[in-house]
Amino acid sequence: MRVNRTSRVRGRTAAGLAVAALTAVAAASAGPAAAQPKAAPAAAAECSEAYRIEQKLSTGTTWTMCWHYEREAGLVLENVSYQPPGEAGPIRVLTSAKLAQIHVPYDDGSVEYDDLTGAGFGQGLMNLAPGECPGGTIRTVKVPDAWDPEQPDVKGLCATTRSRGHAYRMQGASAGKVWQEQGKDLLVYTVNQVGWYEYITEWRFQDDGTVHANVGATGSLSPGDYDAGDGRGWPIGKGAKSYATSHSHNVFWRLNFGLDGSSKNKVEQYDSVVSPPAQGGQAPRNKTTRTKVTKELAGDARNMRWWRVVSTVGKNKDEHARSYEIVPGASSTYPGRSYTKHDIYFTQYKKCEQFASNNLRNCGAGAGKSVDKWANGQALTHPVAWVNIGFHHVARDEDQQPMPVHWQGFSLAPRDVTAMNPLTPPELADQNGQVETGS
Ligand SMILES: [Cu+2]
Repeated sequence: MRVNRTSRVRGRTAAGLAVAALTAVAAASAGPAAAQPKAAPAAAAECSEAYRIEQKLSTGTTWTMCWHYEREAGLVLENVSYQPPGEAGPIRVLTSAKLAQIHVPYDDGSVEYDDLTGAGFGQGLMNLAPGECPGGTIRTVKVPDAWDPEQPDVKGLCATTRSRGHAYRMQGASAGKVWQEQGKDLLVYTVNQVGWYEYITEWRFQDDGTVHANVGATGSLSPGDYDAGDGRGWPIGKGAKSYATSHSHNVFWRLNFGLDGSSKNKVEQYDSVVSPPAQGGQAPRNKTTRTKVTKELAGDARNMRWWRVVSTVGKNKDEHARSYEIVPGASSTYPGRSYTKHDIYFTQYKKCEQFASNNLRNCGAGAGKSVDKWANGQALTHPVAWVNIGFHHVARDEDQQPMPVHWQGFSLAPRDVTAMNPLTPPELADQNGQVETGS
């Protein structure tokens, strides 16, 4: 399978092909122990300057985090904290966050790839041109087992800021003014080449506490795949030529939450049932119920269903438990593999469980190598969330050349992290649960 990928997708340069093939084979035969990434540095609020990202946005919010780089997973963010204006100190959100797999099965059943653990994603870190990180700073990353051992240092991590448009807007009648603020984001990203593809791994931290995780695929379609002859591709050449084989990109993220600095978080699922108007009623009714997720779960997205991770130690100034809601983006869930069938998994933290499929670490006999095997009913006291977002890529003429970035991902939305909108202007700060008309 891996050799097949090498011949089919790699081969951009002859040298790259040879090294990729050798490394893939070596990793496979050496077994899980040899393939383990280096252990993450412990409790890295104390990370050194070089591994620290701290950004105070012009709207007053500060995000801080540490980063390190793993051979397979690439960029790992740790100890991610958020401090909006008006909060005395940073509020911990995540203990760690990273990609957990990019699984790429082809529609014709010829092949499937695990891009992180089987195709050199981490080692494919790309140098960023200065113009690719506008207004920001590009950090140098030492890539473990770099393809070219002479050049392990890659200028590959961008941290920058960006405006996102309105954070809010409100017409203030009596104030005779418009309350509005233009939101600012911290962006952290890398580009990793896998064969002909280049994946942008982007983390976006908004000044209102929202986090977005997205993977964008760009680069080139693999010319080795212009051979779909059985109706499972799309012609991208002139006339009925060059049928690019359709395929999926199933991207997994692994989130180890640490709300308010504690790993003991709770998980809740919410579902809504809409029923017809009651007799004599004006409109349909909607009943939203909470289900406490106390055991490991393989969850399926559904209309009006959502999940949140709740702090057990921290409350906001309204005495509400702090939480983060997981908001999946558009997804085509791929039913072909046991681990891709579900949209989210919550598993009890276990150090060896690092990749959603083709896990490299040894979790013991019978433990399995994919996340679906680990969601087996254990009590959930230290949850790890695995988010699966799928994209079915049916190529189109516009995909060459280069291929426009296609994005997939999810968001984490703060829910009761602060008692009010963290960007509330001081003049409106008394409107907590009691809006004044015409302010
Ligand atoms: Cu694709």
